[in-house]
Amino acid sequence: MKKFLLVAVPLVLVAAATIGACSRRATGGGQAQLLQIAESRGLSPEDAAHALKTFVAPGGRDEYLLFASGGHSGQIHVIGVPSMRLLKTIAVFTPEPWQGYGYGADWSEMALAGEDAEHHGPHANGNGNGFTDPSGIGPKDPLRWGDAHHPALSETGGKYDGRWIFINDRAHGRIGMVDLSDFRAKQILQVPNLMTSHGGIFATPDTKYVHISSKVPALKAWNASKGQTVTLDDHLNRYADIYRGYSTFVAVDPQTGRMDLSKSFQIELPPYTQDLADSGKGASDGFAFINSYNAEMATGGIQQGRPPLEVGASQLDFDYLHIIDWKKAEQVVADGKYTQLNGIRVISLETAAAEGILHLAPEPRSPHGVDVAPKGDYISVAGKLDPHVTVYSIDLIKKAIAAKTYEGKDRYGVPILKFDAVVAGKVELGAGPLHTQYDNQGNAYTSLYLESAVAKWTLGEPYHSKDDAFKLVDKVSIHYNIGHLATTQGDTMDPQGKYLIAMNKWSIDRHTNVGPLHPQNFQLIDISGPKMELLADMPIGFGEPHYAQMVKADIIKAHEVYEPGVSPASNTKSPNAIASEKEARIERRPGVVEVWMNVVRSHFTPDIVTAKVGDRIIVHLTNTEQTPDATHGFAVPTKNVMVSLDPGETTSVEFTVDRPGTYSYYCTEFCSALHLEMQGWLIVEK
Ligand code: K7E
Ligand code: CUA
Repeated sequence: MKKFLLVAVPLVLVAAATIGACSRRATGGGQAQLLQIAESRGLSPEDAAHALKTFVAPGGRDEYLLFASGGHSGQIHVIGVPSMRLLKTIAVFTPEPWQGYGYGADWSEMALAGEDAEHHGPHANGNGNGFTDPSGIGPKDPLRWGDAHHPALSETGGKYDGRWIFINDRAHGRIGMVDLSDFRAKQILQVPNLMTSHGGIFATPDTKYVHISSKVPALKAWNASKGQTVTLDDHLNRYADIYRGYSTFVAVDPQTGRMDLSKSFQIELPPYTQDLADSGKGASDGFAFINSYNAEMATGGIQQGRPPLEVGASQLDFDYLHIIDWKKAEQVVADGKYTQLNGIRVISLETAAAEGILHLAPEPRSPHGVDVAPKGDYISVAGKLDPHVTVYSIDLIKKAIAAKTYEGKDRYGVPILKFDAVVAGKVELGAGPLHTQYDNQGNAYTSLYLESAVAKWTLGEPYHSKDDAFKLVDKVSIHYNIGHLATTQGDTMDPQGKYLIAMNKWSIDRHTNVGPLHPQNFQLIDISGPKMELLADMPIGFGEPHYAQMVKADIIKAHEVYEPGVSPASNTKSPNAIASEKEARIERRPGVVEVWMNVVRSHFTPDIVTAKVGDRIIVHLTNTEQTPDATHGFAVPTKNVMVSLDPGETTSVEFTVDRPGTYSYYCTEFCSALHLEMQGWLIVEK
């Protein structure tokens, strides 16, 4: 503790400054007490200052919300910043019983199965297990998991508008849409012609489209649509001819946020492995940028005597940045120069090259992240195997395209812009740069995976003079192996420059041992001053997050309760809503028992339902309460029926009873002092 005493004076200053500013009750005695608490907990003055910078008092609110993908948990996690407290987990690609998501053949099970839940009538779906897959690529059974990867908050004018969040499934070519009016996933769309996805997902500046591109190139849609099979020999020797990437612009309904394949289009790409992608904005509005690696088109085949993929894919000095003019693509589609393939309009690679929709620019070896600066003027590309970040300028790109400053064309006829003609600068940062985010002062922050650090560097003009441009200015160590990073609104046109979250893949020794599967580690970094300052760790024990976006909390405006009788599936009043228990009723017809059930504290009406073995039971549940937080549950034992009924909500479930017996349905939320009594009987006779 000697060290502590030596440095106690700064703590007094920190405590005095902080307390003095916000409380009249703080006295000299209060400061002494703070010192004593810090000392007794073994905290250094810096630790104590960090605690004060991140603490949110009981009942208080965080300034920002972090929406972090949950990786192969299939979820999105909502975390308050700076307190780093988990506020909610949103189920997207995996069932989640607390939220009743994916149980009971209701709208959520349909959404999860890729069905159109919005137009779901009570009898539309039979067992609710259908899976619509226009591509014909996807599985015939409903998927039970997804790899929630890159979230994209909707934007208006290049700024988050708080309406929806989209997220891609890395394992499959799917996108989930979460409605932020109630924080529930409403739609899961299988994008045709993709097997896996990575590029994006991002929203165009007004969320006209969300973009997703393939990860591993897929069998060319033309082949797949003809049901052709591919032999191992084809795969190894004809890879360049029969595999393709696809860049997809998925149209978003401006009122509902629903994705509509009929208004969407796809651009065929060479089978370089397309990686991260980002949307142009401001100066680069109308463009999209996608990285790639494996320009070598290596396939692996270790036992066939070929190099492993990671070796084969790292031979050349350059891969290709894909520059897509999507406004031109829209025009080409409007002119009818497309082929309808598996439910989507596809612009062929030949057309994309001929019409100037697709250009390539060399980028140093095996890049990973591509990130557009807030005004859209610079595009930063980080190469996993190159210690530099390469910064492209949209002005230079536009000039090079106009002047056809090519260094050649690739084997598919796609023009390759001259590297020197489009690059504005390079910055040496350190080992393993991956992803970049921005602040409001013309600075960029890049994650360094191999070095376990975040590097801060300067953009060029107009933010910094020529002499100060593209310079490394600060570095902070993180723990450990950072992947993505998120700064406050740092991928929008309104970056805030306050906080940075390092999303670390490994935590090694940072947390109490809870077994060999360690939590990941988020670290909160203050970026408001000239030096970055590490403030806090947050163990992530619920999945492997990939990317996150951090938005001012007051931009999100969710309802407290649903208006009476609203179905979450459609956000409109359900035709099966009832206003009170007087309207509760049971109707019977051969083979069907249909119930309109009222749910309030602390009973279900009806509380006794009888049925015959084999009957289809349809229950329309309305929580007729309007009190915030007065959520009830509806669970039927042995039937995988579990619904969360939030105040005002109407949801319909259906199931079949195939054995006689008494099934006591009950409320799963501790809603009142008499919650335990909130149960009913489903009596099934032979
Ligand atoms: Cu791991 Cu965004 Cu798939 Cu980079 S991604 S880390
Ligand atoms: Cu309703 Cu417990």
